[in-house]
Amino acid sequence: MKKVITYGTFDLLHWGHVHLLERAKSLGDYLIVAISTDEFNRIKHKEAYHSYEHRKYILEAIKYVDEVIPETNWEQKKTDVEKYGIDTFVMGDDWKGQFDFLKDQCEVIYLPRTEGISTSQIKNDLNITEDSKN
Ligand code: C2G
Repeated sequence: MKKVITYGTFDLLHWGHVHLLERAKSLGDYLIVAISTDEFNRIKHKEAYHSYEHRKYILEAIKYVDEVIPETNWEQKKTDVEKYGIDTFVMGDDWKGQFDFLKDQCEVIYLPRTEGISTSQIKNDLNITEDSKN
């Protein structure tokens, strides 16, 4: 069984997120999504509208997602890849090159971001102020 993992906040889940998850799942048989906890989001200088529990609940309803785990720090990726027996690590290409250190453990793939949608655009369009892109 080919296992894939990806990381993110996935706040105000939108079609760009789903397109990423769909493509990530198509690279294997089992997709794990590590979603940032509210505490880790603060470290990322992000403030999610939905709580960790609600973002997890929503992601678990997505047919491409097989398992959701917490992302609590920047350092957990290497241990996650070993712990979960990951074959492929996937991120949107806004992160291109940032996780190449994982290449000695697994395949690292950066997928093109979906243009025309983002959580910050949704917040701006709805006049929800925020101090960080996401
Ligand atoms: N994404 C995308 N297209 C968009 C918006 C997001 O492909 N229009 C992708 C991002 O590239 C990322 C994933 O969807 O791979 C989740 O996006 P965010 O929730 O914004 O993730 P981020 O805050 O960048 O967290 O350790 C990694 C970090 O946790 C990544």
